[in-house]
Amino acid sequence: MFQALTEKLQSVFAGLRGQKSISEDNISDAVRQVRLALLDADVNYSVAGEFVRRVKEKALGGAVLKSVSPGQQFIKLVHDELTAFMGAEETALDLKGKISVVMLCGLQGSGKTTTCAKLASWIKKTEPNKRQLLVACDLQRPAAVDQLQKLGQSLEIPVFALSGETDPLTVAKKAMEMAKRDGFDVVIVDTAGRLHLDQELMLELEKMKNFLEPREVLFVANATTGQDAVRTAAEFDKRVQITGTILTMLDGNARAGAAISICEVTKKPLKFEGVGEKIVDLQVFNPRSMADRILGMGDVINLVKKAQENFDEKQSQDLEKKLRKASFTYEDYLKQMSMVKKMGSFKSLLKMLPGMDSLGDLDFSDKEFGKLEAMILSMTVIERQEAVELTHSRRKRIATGSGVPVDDVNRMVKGFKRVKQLFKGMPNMKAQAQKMGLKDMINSLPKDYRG
Ligand SMILES: Nc1nc2c(ncn2[C@@H]2O[C@H](COP(=O)(O)OP(=O)(O)OP(=O)(O)O)[C@@H](O)[C@H]2O)c(=O)[nH]1
Ligand SMILES: [Mg+2]
Repeated sequence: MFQALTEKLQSVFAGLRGQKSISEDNISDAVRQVRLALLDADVNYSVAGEFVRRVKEKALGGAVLKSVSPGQQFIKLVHDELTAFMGAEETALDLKGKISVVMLCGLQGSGKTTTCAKLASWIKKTEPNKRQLLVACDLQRPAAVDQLQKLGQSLEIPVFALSGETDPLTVAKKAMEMAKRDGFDVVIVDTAGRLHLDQELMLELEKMKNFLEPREVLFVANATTGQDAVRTAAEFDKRVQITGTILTMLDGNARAGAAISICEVTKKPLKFEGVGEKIVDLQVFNPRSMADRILGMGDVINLVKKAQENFDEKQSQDLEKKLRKASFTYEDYLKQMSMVKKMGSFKSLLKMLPGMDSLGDLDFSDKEFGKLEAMILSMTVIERQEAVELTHSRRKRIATGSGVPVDDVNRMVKGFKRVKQLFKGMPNMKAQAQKMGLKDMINSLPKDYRG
């Protein structure tokens, strides 16, 4: 969708790959490049500045997760901030009230008339009990009324129009009379396209707004026009106090500038997005999904999110201390495995990490983990602390207690010893432990638990 921006941001992220941590130095350069990429995508100048200021602040102030790389954390930060700038959450259409009027406005050819029909079709699907009326108030373009009528017909939604009338306010008044009389719930008003400097048309729009008292005044913005759309939105907002924006033409050569700046500049939510010419090509605007599409890196973002949600930093630090003292027990082993498991199935995690497929098709199933847990819990305290030798008879008892064959117990013991050995052999535990990311955890898994 926003290919040029996506590619530029991805190259910024790639530049952070291999960095050990986020520092003032490497972040400054990355942030500068993000800013340039945003400006190139026609993001408003001050919006781009504010954007990178916030990203930088969070990057330097945030908790450092060991389980994901600095590059990945930076991607997540940019993603979070993009989402926030586009409004954070989906915003519903306000259709409360006895008759809710939705008035669409915008520049010539931005997609108002088409969007009126798309919106009516969307409401028909989501709120089938609402009776809708489309109103043709674009009297500037001769074919405009006809265009809306045809669209209404195809949707089986009535269209109110007055042939020969030249004053859109009169049409609006008559339409509301009819809506009241015939018990319509939603009235969608199409208006004439205008250039923002056209005072006469602006005045007309103001009059209509004052009379209709719409629940929604939606600015229809052509996303291919980038910052122009943002400036116009601000202008319309000043005159008719818009309640939100609908971005159109996102299927074409859209520039990310409008999507990223318009909500921040107008402080009004993005409500829908038009992604094609057909009636069905309208969807609720979702800031998170738009950020995903801008970055084109949904997989990495999910990985960091999972790590943030599930990875217990405190527990990991405690384990690290124990490892350093080489007092790693079976109980710790179980804890470590459970942390690894909490991060999700290896298969899905691995797919998310660039270059990790080489580790093969790993899986750490619930069943395998269940077995491991049962075996360790069947051990006595002294066994778990490695205070006694795990003789064959002890192993047999553990196998019976946990309901697995002795072979499984043998494999588990081998796995534990491998992990313990791994840490023992490291000369500088602290440095090694710091490097200990997901990859090392996977490598430290006993082969049998890799599926
Ligand atoms: N590709 C694409 N085309 C769209 C989209 N929305 C509208 N269009 C097309 O853009 C053109 C203009 O759309 P209209 O709905 O007539 O725009 P308008 O704002 O009502 O135009 P005026 O009434 O002249 O001001 C039409 O050919 C639509 O089919 C969209 O999201 N994607
Ligand atoms: Mg139109």
